[in-house]
Amino acid sequence: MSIIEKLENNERLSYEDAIKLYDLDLFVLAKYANKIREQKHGKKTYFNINRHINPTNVCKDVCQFCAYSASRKNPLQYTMTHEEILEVVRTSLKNDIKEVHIVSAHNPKTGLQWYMDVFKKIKENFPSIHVKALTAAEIHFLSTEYNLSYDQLIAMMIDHGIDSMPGGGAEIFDEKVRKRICGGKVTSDQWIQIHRTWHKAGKQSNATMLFGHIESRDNRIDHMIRLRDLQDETGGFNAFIPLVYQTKNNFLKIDAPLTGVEILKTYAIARIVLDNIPNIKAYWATSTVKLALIAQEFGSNDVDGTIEKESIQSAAGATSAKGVAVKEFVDLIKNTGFIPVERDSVYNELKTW
Ligand code: V47
Repeated sequence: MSIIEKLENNERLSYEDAIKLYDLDLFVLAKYANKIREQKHGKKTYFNINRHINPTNVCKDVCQFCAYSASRKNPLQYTMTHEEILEVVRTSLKNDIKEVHIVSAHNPKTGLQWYMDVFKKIKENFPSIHVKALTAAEIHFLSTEYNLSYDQLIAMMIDHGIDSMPGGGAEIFDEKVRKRICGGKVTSDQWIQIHRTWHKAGKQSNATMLFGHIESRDNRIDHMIRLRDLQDETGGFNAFIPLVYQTKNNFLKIDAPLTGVEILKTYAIARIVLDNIPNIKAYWATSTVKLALIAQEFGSNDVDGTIEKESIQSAAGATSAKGVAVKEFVDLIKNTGFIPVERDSVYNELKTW
């Protein structure tokens, strides 16, 4: 059966089928991706009102794509106190945030409790806030640094009030590429195992994929299929987030950034291949707001949140440092012909704007 026949029949695609998708015309992919998007979400585009906090940029690991970590390229080290972090949350509550998304570098100097206690303090002071925190990369770092199992760390995370896990640290699962871009940190199997353990504890998470550096199109498909396999097993992923690689201030010498067509094809292919992950997020901080909105016609149904302060992608050249105002999001989504729906962190609908 041809790939088009399989798409027409809504058949699940194998790796061998899926690697053929990039050869299709963008608008052919759009037709099938958008059909799935409309079946699942109609004309709704989800966003949330959130605040990103990156409490430290001191990092033991050196990822070749990272411009945020202070280890080599960025000499300006910082580590926030818990009181400073609480003050950020307090201030952002005035903007009606529902979520804090807290991701740190791998700082060997702070001690385990610095990582953990802040979540409990946030919950005690602001019980309504959803705490999305600790990537699998951080969990693996804490596990090796403090000789704790993933199970033990996940029990601590739940005990300290973490509600859901972000999808960071997945990068690209292909072992050869991973070794070149971030050898030394969490492996692909470990990343998968950490999310499996988190899901088996009854919790939800997201999954990312960093693309547009040295990986091949086939590596992207392999990455998606590994996530689909875990999702078949646990059902714990809410969203898949393809992160467009930002080229500045890091060690990977990639001169030509991805084209818009390649980015849109990747969103559309993700929507087609990941038949069991409900949401495909076009994270505006890496795609730009304009392309994230266009991506709504190519299978995506989410643009992420208002963020307020973005430090990781903007360090590598993205224009995302200051976030986006709610009104701007809402107007842009409406003007694109979609329905802006504010969601919480695990995709319960809060308000149709
Ligand atoms: O894993 C680092 C990426 C990620 C670059 O779960 C870069 O809702 C592009 O995971 N170009 C962290 N990306 C951010 C993240 C995330 C973001 C928004 C929402 C969610 C969610 C998760 O940032 C890292 C890494 O892949 N990153 N450097 C760069 N140069």
